[in-house]
Amino acid sequence: MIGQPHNWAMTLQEAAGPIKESIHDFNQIVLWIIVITTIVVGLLMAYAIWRFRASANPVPSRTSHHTLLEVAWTVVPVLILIGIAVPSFRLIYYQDRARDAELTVNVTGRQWYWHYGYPDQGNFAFDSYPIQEADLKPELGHLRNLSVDEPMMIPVGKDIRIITTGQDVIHSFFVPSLGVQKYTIPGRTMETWLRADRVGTFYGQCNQICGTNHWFMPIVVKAVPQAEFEAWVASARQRFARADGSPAQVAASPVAPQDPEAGTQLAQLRR
Ligand SMILES: [Cu+2]
Repeated sequence: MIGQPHNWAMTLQEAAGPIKESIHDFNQIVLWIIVITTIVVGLLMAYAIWRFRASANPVPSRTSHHTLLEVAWTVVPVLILIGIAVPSFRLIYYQDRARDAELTVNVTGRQWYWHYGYPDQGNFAFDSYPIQEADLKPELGHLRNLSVDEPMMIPVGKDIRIITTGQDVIHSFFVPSLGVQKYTIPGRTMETWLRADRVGTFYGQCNQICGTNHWFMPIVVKAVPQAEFEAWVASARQRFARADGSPAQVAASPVAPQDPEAGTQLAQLRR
């Protein structure tokens, strides 16, 4: 299953989209550089240990400077680091923002759950709470410590702009299989993007220590076909309050909530 952790998994999670594929490629490049460097340094050390052992070399050299060697062991690592830096920066700028996003999702980290807003789909917003272990329903495919009541829904194959912010402390929006990781910082908005190239459910977690319940702040991104996404948007507009605090588009409530929190909570009560 792509999008979730496995027992005994050793490597990065499988890619569900283009950013994660680029991360895999970069990881591969760095891994080979590490392997080759380790082998070369290991062989040099083994040779030095053998060649200059006490029995074969009873009088040690007293050389303290060797210009060529010093230049070599400075320049070679610098070249290696430049070789790592170039693809690294390319990847950072690739992740930085979507050029032509089809959709924007506002992601807010809160102690201790996520809040998602869809400003260009009717401006509704909702909370996404973790499902407690006692309430898990295996028949619905719930995963321990990873499932939520309301996933973030996206259409498959579309570039999604993600705008993050925090409400209380710094959290981090992290979905490994989609290659997305962005801090959510109070008082700041930051941008990144993601795209799922396959239908599926992709799990993540807050990965910036944010307090007592940091361990239980799962993220679920569900990628569905466009028609299914549109149907969800239609129902979400009914169920969830608008991000500006006005009530959801259900029958007018007798008392309109005055603050955004009340609107969201009202929508939750109605569910
Ligand atoms: Cu956290």
